[in-house]
Amino acid sequence: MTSKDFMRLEERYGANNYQPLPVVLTRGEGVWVWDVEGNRYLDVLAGYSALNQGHRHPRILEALYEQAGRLTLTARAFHNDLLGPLCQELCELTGHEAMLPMNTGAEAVETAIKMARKWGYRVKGIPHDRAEIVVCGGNFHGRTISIVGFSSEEQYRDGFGPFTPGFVRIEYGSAEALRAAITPHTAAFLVEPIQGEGGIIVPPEGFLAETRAVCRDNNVLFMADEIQSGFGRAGTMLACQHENVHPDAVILGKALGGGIVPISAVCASREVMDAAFTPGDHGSTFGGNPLACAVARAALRVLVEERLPERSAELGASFIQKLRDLKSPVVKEVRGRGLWIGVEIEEEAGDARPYCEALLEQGILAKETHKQVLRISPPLVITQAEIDWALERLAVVLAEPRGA
Ligand code: PXG
Repeated sequence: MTSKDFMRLEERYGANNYQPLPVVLTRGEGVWVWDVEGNRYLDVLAGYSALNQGHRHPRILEALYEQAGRLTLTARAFHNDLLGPLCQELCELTGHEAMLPMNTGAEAVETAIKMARKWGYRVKGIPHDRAEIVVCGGNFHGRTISIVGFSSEEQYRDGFGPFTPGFVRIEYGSAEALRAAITPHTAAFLVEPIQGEGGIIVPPEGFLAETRAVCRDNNVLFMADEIQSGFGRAGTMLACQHENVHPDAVILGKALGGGIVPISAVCASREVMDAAFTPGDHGSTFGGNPLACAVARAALRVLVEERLPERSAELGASFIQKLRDLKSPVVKEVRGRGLWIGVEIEEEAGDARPYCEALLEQGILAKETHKQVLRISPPLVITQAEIDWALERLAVVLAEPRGA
């Protein structure tokens, strides 16, 4: 079967909720993927940062195979010998005291929301069913009804109401706006340290530290969604570390699964976690399964031992500079942190999509976010030589307007 055959099958039998680039992948290794015709591409999307360790990292695969040969699923009705060690390692890595495992990012965000509400009632003394959570404009926290309900993106909400009440939206980047939005009923502030899907929006310096302080002053939980920003993507293990901020809760996903399995988690203090959850309050069939835990433990070891956050910081800074040095006439701005780069295309030079299509022809897989932003977020195991290879092709694609 050819690429066209596979695409036709998807079109015929699949739901129409994505608009993928016309490439059908069949194999991956490190930063490279191959299509069914045998063409090779550099993957600079990296599964929206789920592939920070690269495709099929040998040490993570080894953990997968080893665990698959022993035990894959128990459900939480019983203990398994992987969950405890993973809880410990993730708590030590994040500086928290307790961890709750889920599967997808959206589930972990929902978990954090439930945690904040219950903490609000039990500990802060918010009146029954009146808890408020402050979120930011331009946010992306997933696709459940509650989460899309507080999105500022009309398409994500359209046709899916009625929505969950109890969310208040403020301008991203303004600590003053947070201060003004807080009421005695505010349980938490939920924030991405850098907005990914929103367009690689880096907030003004000091925003995280100031909002952290505002939360502390008002007995409000500061909850960082590090699902995309975490695990080295932004040049530090967690993006909040850039401003030395320790959140009350950190929400993790994507690269925790080493590009192999879905696993997500919420980490918090023992006090907050225990105030919210007692047996029966929350759970998930697959959450904390031994196969995912084994993969996650290996995924964390690779991040630390291969110094992927440090690599991200070093390689990312020069990548951003070299992209700026291209002085492309179609580029409005190059921004980002670590190996997490947004290239905003001038509106007069067309949408970002035709640039992604041109990159595909050059052997680079990238995906736009919103209309104007070309996103470059390769696996953190990428080498300088591979970045230089990509830069040569980016220079060609960004040399002139496309499809305007
Ligand atoms: N929070 C953040 C910050 C995310 O980036 C989620 C939560 C939800 O995770 P799940 O596993 O439920 O998909 C995400 C997901 C993009 C893009 O265009 C980002 C995501 C998914 C799809 C596209 O940047 N991130």
